Amino acid sequence: MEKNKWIKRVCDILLANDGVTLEEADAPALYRAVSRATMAEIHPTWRKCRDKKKKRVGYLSAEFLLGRAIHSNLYNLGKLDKVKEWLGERGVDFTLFEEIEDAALGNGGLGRLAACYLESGATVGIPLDGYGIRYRYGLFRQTFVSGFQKEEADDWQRCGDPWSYRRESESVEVEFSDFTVRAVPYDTPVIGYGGKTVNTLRLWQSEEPRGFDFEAFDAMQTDRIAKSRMNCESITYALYPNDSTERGRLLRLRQEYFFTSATIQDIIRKHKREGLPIERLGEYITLQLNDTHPVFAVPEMIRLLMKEGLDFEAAFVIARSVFNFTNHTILGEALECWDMKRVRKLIPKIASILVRMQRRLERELPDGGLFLIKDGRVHMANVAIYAGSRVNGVAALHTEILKESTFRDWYAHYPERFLNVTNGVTPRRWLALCNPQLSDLITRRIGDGWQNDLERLRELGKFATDPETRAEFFRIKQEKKAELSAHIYKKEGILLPPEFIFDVQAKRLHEYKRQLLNAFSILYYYFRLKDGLEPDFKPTAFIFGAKAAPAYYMAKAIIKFIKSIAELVNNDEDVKDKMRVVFVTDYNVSYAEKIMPAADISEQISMAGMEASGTGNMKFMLNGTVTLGTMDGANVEICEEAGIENEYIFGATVDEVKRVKENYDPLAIYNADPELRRIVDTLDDGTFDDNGTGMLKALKGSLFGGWSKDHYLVLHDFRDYVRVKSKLIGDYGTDEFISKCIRNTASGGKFSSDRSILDYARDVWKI
Ligand code: 26Q
Repeated sequence: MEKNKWIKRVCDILLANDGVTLEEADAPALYRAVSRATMAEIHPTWRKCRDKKKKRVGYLSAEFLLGRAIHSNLYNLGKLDKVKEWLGERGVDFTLFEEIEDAALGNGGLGRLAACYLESGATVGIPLDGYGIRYRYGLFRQTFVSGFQKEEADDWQRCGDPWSYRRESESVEVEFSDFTVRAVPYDTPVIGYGGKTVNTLRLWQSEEPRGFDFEAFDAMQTDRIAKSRMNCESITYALYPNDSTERGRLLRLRQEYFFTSATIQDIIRKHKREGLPIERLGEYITLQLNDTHPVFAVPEMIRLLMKEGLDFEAAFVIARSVFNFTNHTILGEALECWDMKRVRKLIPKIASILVRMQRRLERELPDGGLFLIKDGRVHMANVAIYAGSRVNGVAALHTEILKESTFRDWYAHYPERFLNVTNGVTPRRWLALCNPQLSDLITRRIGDGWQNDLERLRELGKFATDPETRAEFFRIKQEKKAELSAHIYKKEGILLPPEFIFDVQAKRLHEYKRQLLNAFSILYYYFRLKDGLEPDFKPTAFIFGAKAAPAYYMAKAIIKFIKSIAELVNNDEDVKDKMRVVFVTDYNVSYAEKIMPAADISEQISMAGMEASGTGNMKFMLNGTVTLGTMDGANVEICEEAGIENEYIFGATVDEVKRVKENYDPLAIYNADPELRRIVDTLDDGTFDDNGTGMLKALKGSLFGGWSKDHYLVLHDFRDYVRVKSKLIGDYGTDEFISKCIRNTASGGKFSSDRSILDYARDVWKI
């Protein structure tokens, strides 16, 4: 579309919706108008894609961590630069849109993966639709009060939600034993790179069913009216802020059944509308379950197929052909189980289907030792494995662990169901958009087209030792660091000199991810600098970004610890030329887009065997950052792709972890290492003040006492970690080091989510 027509459309929308001219409009109004103008433009493509009569994929997920849509959508339509220019001519600076909320309808990796997969599905031209929950409030916004994390509501719709349409007429009803709610769909277009495919993300919002209770109104029973409305709307009121576990909450159960029931009703209705026989449902749809959160879709589909007249067995067979399951965790406490009493009470029809499924399993494999329901609890992962075609882990190592231990018995009976699909990230958002400078360098070296054919990055490899490419790469990294530094100064009030090494750990806060190990290493360098033992230490900025689940005490203690270290270090004149520490506030997708391109070190230091895959590791890699990490999750494949000599690997491997754990004695390590002891003792020797909460002391306790006894081998891996970290810091800045960075970008092709999606399409969805 040419300039004048487009500007006129934006102006018309502004006038109609907000009663302002382009010159008068504020950021939210402009954002709504530009978004809606774009929506109008893609309408024909969207319709065409929706109406295609071929097999579709549904990606069922309780989370979609979308981030900002406006840049990505315009970029994929090939319009971003033009629109920036056109608005610029009218005095509107596009950076204005950075004030706009980014939709955080997810916690972390799993939710962001879903968002990358939608974008890739549309890019590679696969009819892939997302189904999820339209939370009124997304993931909490993080603030700090004297170093303690506090949570605030995330009102992501504050500037409106111009990227969705409410589809009132496609509402369905979802029945619970105590009341029925209405599920109203909101559709968001998912625009692929090149703009040829537009798929749909359909998010369900819970509302009170139609029909106002006039009788109650007449009787002035306003609290009854209000309460009923409350009950209905509370279901999709907020995202659960946990990235690992939250067992047994009633409202969570309602959420899960609510969105899966609505989704399956929707799919069956659409199938029937097309005039297709119900027996052939499996030929037209395949559904991917993003972890166990949407697994109630399975019994719900069986229930609805039986309502269509099929018997249980026929319904089961169809369901099994439709569903596939992705596991994202081996954390025992994160494998979802529901108390059958609760299920029976809330959704009795689903409970009886689950019981019938269990009986079928017993008949099929009388001595298999497999179960769906045990000790009165239903194990959702087992339901998904039993009543699905394919089960996958998210990195090669993770899938092996699933087969060998987590789902060992299931693997023994159904080996053909298991496969690996290594995660990926969209190179549009995580390289092209967030790092236009590096993208430009890449294009100047290898030409255009790598954006949707990422294996082509390999061609960059031959420039890894080219002096000019090295110089340019380094200059770009400096530029990104300067940009991040300015942003952090504005947001956090802490100045990170861009010449410092930027060492970054950005991910959810969890003990297994071992932010504590990183924190200990900072104190290690701090004390050694103070003692004059690190004369050659290169100045380093240690950057953290993380949210802790509000009820996760130890995670919050680790945040307080790191914030305290930052206070100590940043206010110490002795080390101010050598180190800085910052824990950024409210780390989210938009922050990540600034952080990843500016990092020199990517900290991926989980205890081996714990991180299913990791996806931040891939984003850093694409942006030319070396990994300082353990042999865990996708780090293993990163080493395979880039060559282990281009990464910095330390710590116990999965096998070593097993062996060490047989007779682990953290106290012996502590006692034998005075330097380490001094570091650990800061947790209770008065170095830091935790306002009398006892939090820091409890953190120390977790290393030696009680249940945990340094469950994640922080003390065991400490020495190897600082050895390799010191080597990395020593290497930084050399020609050989810059070559390693370039080789990381050049080797990142495998980690495009386009590749992941094509793997799913070929091996799982068969389309
Ligand atoms: C479960 C029950 C009740 C409430 C919340 C939850 C819940 C919510 C989110 C449980 C888990 C999650 C998120 C898990 C997650 O993000 N896992 C990560 O998935 C990534 C994508 O596959 C992997 O790369 C990471 O390794 C994995 O930790």
